[in-house]
Amino acid sequence: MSVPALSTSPHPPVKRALITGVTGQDGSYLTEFLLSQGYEVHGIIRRSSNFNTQRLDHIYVDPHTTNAKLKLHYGDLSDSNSLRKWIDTIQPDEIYNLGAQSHVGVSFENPEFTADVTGTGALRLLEAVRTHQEDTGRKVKYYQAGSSEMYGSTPPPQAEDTPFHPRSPYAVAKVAAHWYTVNYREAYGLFACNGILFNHESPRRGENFVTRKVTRAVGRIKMGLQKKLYMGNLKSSRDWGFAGDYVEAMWLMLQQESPDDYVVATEESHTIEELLEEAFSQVGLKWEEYVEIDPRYFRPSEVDNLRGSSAKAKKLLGWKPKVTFKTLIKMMVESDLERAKREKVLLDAGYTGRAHE
Ligand code: NDP
Ligand code: GDR
Repeated sequence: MSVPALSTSPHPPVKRALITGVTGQDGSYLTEFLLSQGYEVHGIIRRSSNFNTQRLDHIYVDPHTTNAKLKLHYGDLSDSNSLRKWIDTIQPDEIYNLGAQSHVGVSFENPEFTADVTGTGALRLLEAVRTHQEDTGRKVKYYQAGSSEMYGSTPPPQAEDTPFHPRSPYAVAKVAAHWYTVNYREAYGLFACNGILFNHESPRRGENFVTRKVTRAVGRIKMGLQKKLYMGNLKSSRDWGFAGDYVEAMWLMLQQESPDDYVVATEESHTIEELLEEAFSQVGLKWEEYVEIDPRYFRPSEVDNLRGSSAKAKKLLGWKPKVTFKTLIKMMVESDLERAKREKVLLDAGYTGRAHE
């Protein structure tokens, strides 16, 4: 996208971060956070036939017109040459590997692609860091976006020493990425950390993850744009936090004396039914009147119950979540209600077609 212009003669030196998955939910919050800490942020984006940088539009400034601190470069976790090239060119101090095929349900439909990007992608990036360090003598810190899905069927509470039992191709790929990261730390002394993050959400969450699917439907149903919401398994439980809080934990891990692995969670879990209750009641509706079950949203093997124990992160990183479940859902419902109101105005004025359900 842009030709990288590295910051020159910084006083004090400006830290550089490289983020894969910069266009995703976490990538956008992490970018905002690192910019606020004075970092120069470089993001790797995939080529797509439509622009995929909507979550960054409010922070992105044209690199030709100002001293831009956010720069985007085309690359891909399936292309090791691009990874090594950008590390050599950018010379980052910290790398955050957030890129992934991150949808658990989709991973059953595209297992090989998920393994390649989510699992082997981490290996490609670690190998690029290792060889870059060896060739240049520079030190680069590495963060791996691990997931509570790795615990799968192991009952809660789940902590750093809880055994993994992954239940999807996505989770298996994340377990591989986790152990690649541990192995590169042990074998080559890389400063490499695994964050084992439990579910975290926000108004920027992808629309096919359950929280956002629900809050978006709540806004549209309230505004008369949608009549029904089709869902899968309502009995599973998740430990949901706010993405803005969680990206700070990622950064804190890389600011420690030595690399380690940390669970990041709220330590509170809710069922999908409780999520529905909370979201629909925000706008005075009863979810039972709108929700229908569609078997296509059930997964071949489900993860029933996730609730993390983040005592280690609290003690060693001084991290704790600031946003509660109730506040999170309220924030998401309000945002999606506003969005539905805008959708309705455009529809009524004849600027868009009939909204589909
Ligand atoms: P998103 O799905 O919102 O973002 C995923 C990002 O990865 C997008 O920027 C996407 O690009 C990018 N990506 C996909 N394929 C490739 C590829 N082949 N090469 C390079 N980049 C690619 O995920 P989140 O922001 O929610 O999550 C960030 C990371 O944290 C992911 O690794 C996820 O698995 C992990 N995680 C997330 C949790 C959560 O609750 N959100 C919890 C635990 C772990 P594009 O925009 O082009 O699709
Ligand atoms: P998850 O998140 O699988 O935990 O992975 P998701 O929101 O997709 O599902 C949570 C739970 O809700 C149930 N569910 C539905 N899910 C979706 N997406 N759509 C539905 O209609 C629906 N109905 C019920 C699911 O079966 C599941 O039990 C997320 C991702 O961000 C991963 O990348 C991340 O690693 C984990 O969180 C931690």
